[in-house]
Amino acid sequence: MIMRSIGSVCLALAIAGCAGGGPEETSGGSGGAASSSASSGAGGEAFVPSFVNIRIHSAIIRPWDGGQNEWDGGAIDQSAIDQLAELAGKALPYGEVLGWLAGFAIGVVAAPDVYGTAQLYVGGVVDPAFDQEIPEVENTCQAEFLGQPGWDQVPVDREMRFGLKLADWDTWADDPDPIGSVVLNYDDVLKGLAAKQVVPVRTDDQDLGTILFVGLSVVPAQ
Ligand SMILES: [Ca+2]
Ligand SMILES: [Ca+2]
Repeated sequence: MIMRSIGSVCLALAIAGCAGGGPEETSGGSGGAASSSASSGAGGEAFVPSFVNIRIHSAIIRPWDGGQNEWDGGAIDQSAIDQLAELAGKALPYGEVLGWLAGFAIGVVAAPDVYGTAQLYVGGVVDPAFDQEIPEVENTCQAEFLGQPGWDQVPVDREMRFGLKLADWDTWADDPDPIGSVVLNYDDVLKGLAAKQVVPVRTDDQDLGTILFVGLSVVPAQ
């Protein structure tokens, strides 16, 4: 079992990150400490904490794979593909995508059996030491992750990255079907902090386009 909390290695990185242009730059202040209690700087930008706790709550998965087949089923109608493309052309389609999925006709087992790994980047690369298991959620395009994988005390800086890679578990095959992988970043952390609740981060423009949204929460670390 990997500890959620980032250890002394990352703490050292955090200190280095702050020295190299850390989050305090976004506060709009005149060099004040990142730990200042100021709620906003001169430019009205929100205070950004030095460390955050990150949780990945959910993922919305497209009902079909790269071959335009259901994950565990047959071919998808072109009309469904066209409908999703139309929604994807909109600016804020999350609610509409959920509504569309709710009305989507898919067989009981045809939806993916979602599982995978939440990954944290350290020094610009994925550090497997911080991998968090995403336990399987069976037969759903709206996967709610038990245990909400994530990390505590993650150093905040503009180059931070984390993400998830997901696959469809096929009990009858040795090789699961890859669903895709997406990366989240500093801007997504800011969204989570501002919202103070779970935010849907749009990810359909990444990798295979199969992961439509990731449900993310970000809380300032105490
Ligand atoms: Ca499959
Ligand atoms: Ca399935």
